[in-house]
Parts: sequence; C-alpha cells; structure tokens
Amino acid sequence: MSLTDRIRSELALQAIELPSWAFGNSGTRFRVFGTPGTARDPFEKVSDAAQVHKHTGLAPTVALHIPWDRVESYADLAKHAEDNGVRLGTINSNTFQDDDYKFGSVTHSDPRIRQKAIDHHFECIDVMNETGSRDLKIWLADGTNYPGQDSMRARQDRLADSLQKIYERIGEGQRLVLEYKFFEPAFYHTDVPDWGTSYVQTAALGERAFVCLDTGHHAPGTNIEFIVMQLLRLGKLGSFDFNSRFYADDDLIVGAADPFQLFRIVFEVIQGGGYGNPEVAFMLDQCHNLEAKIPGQIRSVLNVQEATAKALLVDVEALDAAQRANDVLAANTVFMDAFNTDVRADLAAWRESRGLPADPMAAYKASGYQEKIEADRVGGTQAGWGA
Ligand code: LRH
Ligand code: MN
Ligand code: MN
Repeated sequence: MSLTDRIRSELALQAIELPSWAFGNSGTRFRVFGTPGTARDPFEKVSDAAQVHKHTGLAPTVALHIPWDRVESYADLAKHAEDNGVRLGTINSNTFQDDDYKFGSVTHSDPRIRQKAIDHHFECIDVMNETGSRDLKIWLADGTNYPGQDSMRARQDRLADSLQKIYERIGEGQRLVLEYKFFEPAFYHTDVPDWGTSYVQTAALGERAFVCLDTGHHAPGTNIEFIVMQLLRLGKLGSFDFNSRFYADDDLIVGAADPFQLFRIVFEVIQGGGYGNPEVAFMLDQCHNLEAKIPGQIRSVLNVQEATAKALLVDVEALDAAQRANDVLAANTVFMDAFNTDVRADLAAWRESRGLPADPMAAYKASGYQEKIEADRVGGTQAGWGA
C-alpha cells in the first residue's frame, strides 16, 4: 500500500502542539540531569520549539505552563514566536508547586486557598487574552493519600463550584479543557481520576468545556482508543497530551513504547471526525530526561505523523464490509495491513514535495543549531521542569 493523493493532502492538516517544558531540563525524583544547550527562559524554549516546526512542518504552536513560563510581556513572547515561524498555544495552569496547595487547590476545604487557586486561573486567562490562546488546560494534583483523609464528595462539590467560577471568566472564543489522571501525586484518590469525572464536570459547565486525554494517565491495559471513541461520540474530546509509558506517567516519546496503540488511537480519532478538526487539539506532554530535547521532539511529531499516515491507509470500505459480514479475521487483516505498511519512504517524499527535509532528524543534526546553543547558552540557569 502507498499513500494516495487523498492521504497526502489529509496529512497537510496535521498540527501538533509542543510543550514548552519539553525544552527545559527534567528528571525523576532521584535526579535531574543537566543537558548542554538547554533553554534558560521561555524565549529560548520557543526558539527551540521553532526548530521542530522548521524541520518537520508539523508543529506550528507551543503550549506554555504558568508560572514556569511567566514573562514580563506576553506580547513580546508572542512576537518572538511569530518571528521564529510559530505561535503560542494552550495555556496550562499549575496549582501543584505551592505549599498552600498541600491538601488541595480548587478542592481545598479552606475558601482562601480555593480563591487563590481560582485567581491563578484568572491570571492564566489574562495571559490567554494577551497571547490570543484559545485553550486553558487544567490538570489538578488534588487528591488524598489515605482513606478517610477528606470527604471525596465534598471535594467533588468544591471542584464543581471552583470550575464554574473559572469557566465564567472564559471568553467567547476560548475553552476550558480538564485533564484527568488516576494517580500521582495523590495516591489514594485523585479528584479528577478518569474521563468520566472529567466528562461530568465539563458537561455541567457548558459547551466550551472539554476533556483532555493524556495517554500516560491510565492504568496499564486500559483501552484508550475506546475512551477516544466515546468522548468524540459525546462531542467532548478537546485535546490530547501525547506521550508513552512503560510503567507510570513516564512522559516518554509518543509512539516509542507502543506504536500500535498510537495507531489505534489515531484511527479512532479519524473515524470519529476528530482529525483535521480544530476542536481536537493534538499536543505532546513529554520530558526528555536522557536524550537531546529538540531531536526528541522531532522524533515525537514524526511518530505521530507516521501513525496518522497508517491510520489514514486503513481501507474503511473493506473494513466495513468485513465487519458487516462478521468476518473477524478479514476485518482484522484490513486493520493490520495498514498498520504493517512501511510509510517512511512515502512520508519522506511527501516532505520533500513540500520543501521540507526528507529526513528531519538528519537535517537538524546537520544544521549546526545544537552546537550553537551548546556554545551560546553557557551563562545563566537552565530552565527546568518547574522553573
Ligand atoms: C500531569 C501532567 C499535566 C501537567 C504536566 C506537566 O501529570 O500530565 O498535563 O500540566 O503533566
Ligand atoms: Mn498531561
Ligand atoms: Mn502527566
């Protein structure tokens, strides 16, 4: 099988948002290793993200995390992004690195702490108004470690109340996207553990509230593509945070651990009308602890593109016929034929036809950018996950 003209033009619809924090140093709770040339501030992170887009044509926007990416002038940062050929995208709030939030943020029993967390989201909305961002993405570390520690029900009610106040501030063309995660840093329960809770909370808010699905936030063995299908069916899939996991929330390169799962997810996105649909934002949420960060992100967007090309290759008419005939093996063969097709040469040709390098990894290596940042960024403090 090879890519048809239809598939080639559909590939042009792909846009993957990069996380600014992928360009800062990160690590585990055991150690954060420094990497030569790592960005020292949000401007340098945006410059690095622009390199990914320059070599792949796949990553036109960069997500910010506040306060990690707090700057004096967001207009200047937006201008810097545009000068480098990209734009600023989703604004991520952060209520997980402040002592006040030890026992919760928007779910906290103390109204002062809840208001502080709500005010932080108001600040994020102010940033969105300056950057022209559409999405406010909320992930909460709120939860408890021990049974009985707090009333799960009261926390759910406080969550609903706080989200309502944040939602009321969201502008006409803006959206609130609520991310779920079943564990960590809380270990007994989290207040938004699953897509169902995120769905219930966002459905109560209104039609500008959506669910964010982070692929690393599920228990092992979870059928993530089923969740994708269901959220699309309900019109509530707002965005993805793509990454790979082997064990916990590993934030490894998307498609590295399980390319077949990524293919299955993208297939459901396409079938559900989410592909090329601005309502469903494709984002990465990754950290590159050991590998170089810019090529790590280049590899990631290429992996998403490869999975997309394969998913677009599925012969849906043959699949439908086999499914109607209950021909299990024929249906599975149609599905697997697409997954097992090597699309790499076709994608290289596609890139060349659009004035992009056939091999973006090699082109980045040959560009000299890595040597330049390693030589230039010697003073100052490298940005990190949390700074
Ligand atoms: C939480 C999470 C969330 C945060 C990001 C840094 O695990 O996935 O999206 O904003 O990591
Ligand atoms: Mn995430
Ligand atoms: Mn995560």
